[in-house]
Amino acid sequence: MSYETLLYDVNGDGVATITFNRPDKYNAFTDQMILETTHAFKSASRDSEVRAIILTGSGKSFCAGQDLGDVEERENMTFLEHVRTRYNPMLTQIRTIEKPVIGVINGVAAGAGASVALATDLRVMSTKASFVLAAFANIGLVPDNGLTYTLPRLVGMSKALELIWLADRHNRVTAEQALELNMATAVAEPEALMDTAMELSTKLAKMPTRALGMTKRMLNMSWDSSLGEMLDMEAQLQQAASETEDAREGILAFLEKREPEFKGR
Ligand code: LHQ
Repeated sequence: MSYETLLYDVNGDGVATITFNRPDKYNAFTDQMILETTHAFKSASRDSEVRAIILTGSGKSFCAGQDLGDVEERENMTFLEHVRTRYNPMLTQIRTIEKPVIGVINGVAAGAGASVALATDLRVMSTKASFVLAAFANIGLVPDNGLTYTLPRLVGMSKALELIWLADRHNRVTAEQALELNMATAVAEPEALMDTAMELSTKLAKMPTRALGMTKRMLNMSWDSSLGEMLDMEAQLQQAASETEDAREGILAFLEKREPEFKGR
């Protein structure tokens, strides 16, 4: 797959890597980059060879949010239209794709870049990386790209407000703080970042992909559902999972006292 603002690669272990690739602009989002990211996630969703997805950035930054030069030039689209028609489909695609999405936070993630990082399922963060959540307030805007949904769920309501209101661009959330605050799954030195992330992603790619995907669907719903609704959904998806080839293999491998070989089917 070839894009102008992204790199897209699928390796032999079924791990797709999507890399924001506008390093001179700190990988800030233009319309094209948003549309290409949505497209890349759709392709990864449809490709049965892909069983885990890494999202990262090239150069010093993960993503600096909206390209502010691009906003200045846009005259024919309101912010409402822009967020609804560009960002929201991308964010929905990342949150609902039924495959593990691993954010590899290689450098600073600011504004919508931080929102997108925190919308990934698991995050491996460089010791040199940071989150700038106050990027929105710094320029008189409000958080978008799902940050008002994900951040309080990760860190709690009061901490979310503190981070969005008070942590200015010089007072960033460091990797160490992010780990403590549940915003990062693991932290690695820059030289070891990709290897650490690839090891985790390869492990996930060898797991029963459909069961992992259905689990993500349920956890996405759990915040806004009752216990009764979740129990019913668990029953339905347990039935669906039991009908996969991977469940048959998993149970057989247990009985035969060997490691299962899951195929993602
Ligand atoms: C950039 C950007 C950038 C362009 C760095 N754009 N060039 C908003 C509006 C509309 C619709 C929907 O949604 C949104 C959501 C949002 O995302 S609002 C928030 C937008 N993002 C920001 O306000 C972040 C602005 N950037 C920064 O605060 C800093 O650059 C950070 C903290 C990211 C990095 O700081 P430093 O490490 O000190 O790097 P720097 O400031 O020197 O930036 C490096 C280069 O990247 C520089 O270019 P230059 O040609 O001077 O080397 C920046 O101009 C460029 N850059 N962010 N968002």
